[in-house]
Amino acid sequence: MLKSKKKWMTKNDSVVNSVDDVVHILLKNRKIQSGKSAQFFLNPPDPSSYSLTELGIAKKSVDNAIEIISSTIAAKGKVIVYGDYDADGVCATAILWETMRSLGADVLPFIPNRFDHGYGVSVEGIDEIVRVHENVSLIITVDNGIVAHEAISYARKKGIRIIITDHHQKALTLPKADAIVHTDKICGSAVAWVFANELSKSLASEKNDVNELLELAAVGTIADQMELIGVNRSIAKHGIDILRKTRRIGLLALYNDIGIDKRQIGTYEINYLIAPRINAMGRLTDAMDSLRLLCTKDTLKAKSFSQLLAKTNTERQKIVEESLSDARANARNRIWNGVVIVSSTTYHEGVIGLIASKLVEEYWLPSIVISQKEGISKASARSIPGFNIIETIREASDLIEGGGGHPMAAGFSIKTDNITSFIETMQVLSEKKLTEEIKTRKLSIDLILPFAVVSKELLTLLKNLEPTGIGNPKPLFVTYGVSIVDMKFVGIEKKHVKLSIESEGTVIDGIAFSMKDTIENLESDIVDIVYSVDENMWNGKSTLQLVIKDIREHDNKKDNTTKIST
Ligand SMILES: [Mn+2]
Repeated sequence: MLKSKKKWMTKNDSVVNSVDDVVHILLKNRKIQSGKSAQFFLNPPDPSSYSLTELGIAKKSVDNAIEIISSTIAAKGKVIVYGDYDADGVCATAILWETMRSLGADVLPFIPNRFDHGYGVSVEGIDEIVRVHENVSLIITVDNGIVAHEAISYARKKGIRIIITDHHQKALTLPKADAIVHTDKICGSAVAWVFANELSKSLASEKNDVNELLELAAVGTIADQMELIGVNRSIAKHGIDILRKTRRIGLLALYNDIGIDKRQIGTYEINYLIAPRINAMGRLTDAMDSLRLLCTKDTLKAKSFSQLLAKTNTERQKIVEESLSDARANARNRIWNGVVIVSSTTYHEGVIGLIASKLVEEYWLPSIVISQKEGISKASARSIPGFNIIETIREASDLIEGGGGHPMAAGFSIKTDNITSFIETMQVLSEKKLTEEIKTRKLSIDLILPFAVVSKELLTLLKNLEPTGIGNPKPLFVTYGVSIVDMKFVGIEKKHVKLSIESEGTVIDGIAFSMKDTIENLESDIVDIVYSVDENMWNGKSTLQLVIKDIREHDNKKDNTTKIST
């Protein structure tokens, strides 16, 4: 019998009879108990209704920053918005650059180039700004700067004033900036949006609506993997509404190239189609072109930037695929049981994080990928729940040069001479921490769903739970003992399976992506399935469709799942 690798865990095993029961349990599984919090969750308030205090931002610092900007604009001083090369950083740059311009500032954006300037606010970046522009009076950072002590002091010695806006973790001391707008509750582009909103309220002569800029904060929030609850749910939900009717011609060109129906835009489209294209430029060439796409007012330029992003993203995918097959071979030859660590001079520095994520997905073990260079190499790490990767890396801190991150992801530099000892040390440190329990891949299921309850009405109610993603997972259901009554292999490589599934007299269609082998190997037509309930749009017609996440032969004796407490 083919064994599925995932352990099925149900959060609730009570019997449901109606759509209302389903919604009630889904909210309960998301820790939403009262009617008031359910209302708040189902109808998240406009993000501008949150006060600075609620967001964890000091009002005094914001006032101070506004004062500096106001006097700089009055003195016609040159301002640079200093961004970052990932999707959050590019969106943050666009938000503040456009807002500053609308306020009459003499302002230009600067996004560092990974290969020339390194990450964040750096001495190299400041030198570049000073080299290109005369008389810069003020630099405003977005999505970075909070730990750039050296570069910020360096800029101030050159007579440049600095306002930091950031969401990254603070160190014990703060850089000596002129003002700091910081919180770690929202992403960098959302900090930029909140600040832009405050700026406009104070300085705009007529009503200057920053509301439309929320679409970019939504892209940053989702791309930067924020938990989609509380204010981040508000930003994502209202921002997605704006993305669906965007007036930004760069985004429209991008939608067109990708082939997305803009009414369907949600977290999936942002995570897997839009953000990777914006990110590709910073990984391989220069993120300024992604910024140009977002901000252009010229239709022809929008088209050509969109094509450039698509081409670079395809190139990025190719590089990842090539490195990945090498990394797989490398990982297969290993003789130890701990963290997967692969190192090679052929791994492109811009994609090592992506390769590490793919290794985690394949092996379900924490993975570190090193782009080996002469002297100092760059490394990127990704983890699985239950294993704190940054903590483990810090235990080997005498072997690395510095870096940062959190329990699930980290990045650092390492002397190439130290790589062998680092690998050995990490094996020893990780092997004992990686228990069987941690190494077991789990599938967290909301509830047992009878087919009789699957309906258009259910689909409508499930839509109210959107946007789903980190912190608010897409609802997953299990049904036991269903029959596969029909199936056909679809897609270019015929790897996907379209199914008709019957349970207690109700037949529903389903799709199982990349599951041809699994389904062909089933020894019985009576199966248990885990799935989400989705809408299939085809030729303008919407039908119900189950998206199958996992499938197993039905076992009469037990129900295949473990109940977890919530
Ligand atoms: Mn960020």
